[in-house]
Amino acid sequence: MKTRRSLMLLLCCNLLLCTYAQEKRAANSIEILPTDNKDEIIRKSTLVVPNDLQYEWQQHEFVAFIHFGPNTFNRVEWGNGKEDPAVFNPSELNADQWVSTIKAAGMKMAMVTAKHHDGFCLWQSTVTKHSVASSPWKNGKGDVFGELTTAAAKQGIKIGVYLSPADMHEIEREHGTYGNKSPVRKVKIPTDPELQKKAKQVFEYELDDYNTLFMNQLYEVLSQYGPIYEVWFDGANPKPGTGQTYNYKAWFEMIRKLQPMAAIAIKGPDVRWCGNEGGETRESEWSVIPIPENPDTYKWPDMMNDDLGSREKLTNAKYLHWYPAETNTSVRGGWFYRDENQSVQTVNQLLDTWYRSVGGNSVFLLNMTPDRRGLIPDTDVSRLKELGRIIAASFKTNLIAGSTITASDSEKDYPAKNMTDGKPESFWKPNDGKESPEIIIKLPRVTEFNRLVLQEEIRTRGQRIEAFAVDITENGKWHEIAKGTVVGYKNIRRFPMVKTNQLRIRILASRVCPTLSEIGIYNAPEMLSNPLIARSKQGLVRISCPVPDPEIHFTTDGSQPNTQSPRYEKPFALPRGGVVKAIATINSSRESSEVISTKYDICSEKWKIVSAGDAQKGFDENLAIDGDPKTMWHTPWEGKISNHPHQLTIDLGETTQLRGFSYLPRNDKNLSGICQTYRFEVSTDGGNWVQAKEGRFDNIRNNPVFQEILFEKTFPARFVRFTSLSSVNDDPYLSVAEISVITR
Ligand code: FUL
Repeated sequence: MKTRRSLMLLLCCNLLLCTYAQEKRAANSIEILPTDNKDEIIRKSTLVVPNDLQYEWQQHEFVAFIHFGPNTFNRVEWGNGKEDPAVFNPSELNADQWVSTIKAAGMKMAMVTAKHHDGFCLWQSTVTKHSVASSPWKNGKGDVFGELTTAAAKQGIKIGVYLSPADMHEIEREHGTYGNKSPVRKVKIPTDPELQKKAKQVFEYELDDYNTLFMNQLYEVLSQYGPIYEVWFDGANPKPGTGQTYNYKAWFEMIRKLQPMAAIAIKGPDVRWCGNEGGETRESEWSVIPIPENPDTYKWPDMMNDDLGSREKLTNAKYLHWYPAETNTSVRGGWFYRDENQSVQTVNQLLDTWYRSVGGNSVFLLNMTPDRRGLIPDTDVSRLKELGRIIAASFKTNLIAGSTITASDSEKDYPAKNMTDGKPESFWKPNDGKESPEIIIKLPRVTEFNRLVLQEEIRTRGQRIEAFAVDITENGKWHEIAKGTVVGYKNIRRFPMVKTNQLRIRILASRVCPTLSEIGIYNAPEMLSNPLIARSKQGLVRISCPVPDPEIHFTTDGSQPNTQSPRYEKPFALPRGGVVKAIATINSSRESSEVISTKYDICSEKWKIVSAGDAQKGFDENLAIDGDPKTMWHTPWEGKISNHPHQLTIDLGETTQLRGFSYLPRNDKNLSGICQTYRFEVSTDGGNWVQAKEGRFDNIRNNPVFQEILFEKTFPARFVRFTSLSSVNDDPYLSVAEISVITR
């Protein structure tokens, strides 16, 4: 008896020691040695885990971005740093309204552009006058960042901060510090004597002028407003090439001291930009990422490839680092509010991105755009609230409660039942080497569900699952209903409603062995698909809806369609343009879609290309005016390649009053030939030309969406000439999905 007890004790100690050793070796980044073979690299990858702040950050799941500043008033995406602070004057700014919307959407954190690229600060900074202090808003006494942090604290929402390293005001103003080639010198942060007096800690660094200014700004936002959970360092710069460098090492060090729970995102070690601004997600989003050098000195470049973390990618790594993805996009077409013509994503679209990001091992950072009143626009508020309502309703009740769960293999301390105990900290794990075990869940009753949620124990065991499949029994036979690749923090599968009392999860591939901390099954309300509206070159509008027997109603007078509005039976003509709004219903109008609205200008039926640059075979210039967003004109990339400027001259067939023009860049994840700078000219006779506008499509490289450019005044024109002066990648090409005019 005695020996048995001591044996048990010994065993326990051993086990404890093993667990300790296991967790000891787990780390945020791990070096790969030249002697490590493939198996050793895979084994090491399972030891890469989030640090505490990354784990906390991941659990926010859904986060609000807020873009607000002079751009909101100037209706632009990027400011030039020369804007008059007097433009900043919101009439009804109410941060409580922002935070209530954020909360209703189910988001956990709000991150505002405290300073965007224009350099304008939304708080009272001691190191620049380019801020709310110089604006008429609240007689220069206002503090947007302060109001937001106060409102957020009241409603239990966390705070993050976006502080643009690029600062156009410091580039453009006389004696500006950005890129002024100043020598480094010993400085104190904060530099302001008053702030120093109040400071818990005064930092000392060797910095040039701009880094001194920037670190003071960083200090101000991080030390005066309570806890901060994310700091967002954008890599974008409207005017690169000034020679300014950033002292990231000092920035990061100060952030860690002032806000130890703040995740440093994008140009930083804790959170990775997903690689696009359109809410696109990867099929397999890994958080364990290979990097070519020591993370302490790494410069964190944009990682845009589809595959970042497969076994194949890991084999070339020098280090493996826990580097989770953040998926970002804006509710509106653009990061800043422009006007009510700006597109607003539908609830359906937002929900889909939510599923792909939160349910695809990523955090969803969704941008809202307060308008010139200083309020989130009404349309956006109602959509965000509806989004939050649907998400909450979908995941209210985990129908797995009360099930019996078994696994084909389990390590003693990590039994299968840990997957259904509702405690994320307990988990199931088979023995090492069991790479493809199976789990069977017997539900307490026959249950209907259409969602499955899986979560790995990333906190201590990292990310391991590479592929899985889900089956249910139907008439006593197993039948596959869903498949997936990686899991990580969370994988949510959507499938048509099933009814069963038994399901099986087959892990098809994993690294060393899988782990799962929680499984959920849910019965989520399905949204009806929205109608699709399209118009041909000839001006014929077609409306469809991808569900059986839809009943579609529409309007063209701007009013909201309902079942009393004309019913869509066949394509109708709208050659002069207008607004088409449509709604689809099924089941004798018991279920209806959202209202979809599309704005059209004059159609291109009568347009003729007068002249154009060369085209690659199969990509001729007529495709730029064919009304089809999927086709494009592309200058040659084979044979004789010509450089910018490229020109396209169009005869509109009649003289029209033009207010502006639009450019739709290609939308196939390829940036080649996307126009960066342009000139647009007009003519009534095709001989005498007047320049209507010359400019740059701001931020089009990161966000290649539909561009509408308004002229300063209206021009009569029968002919128009579009000239591209450069492209986003500085390549010689031009690509144009569509070019059109704005008359309405
Ligand atoms: C980009 C910026 O240039 C945009 O204006 C926006 O802030 C987006 C989130 O990041 O790189």
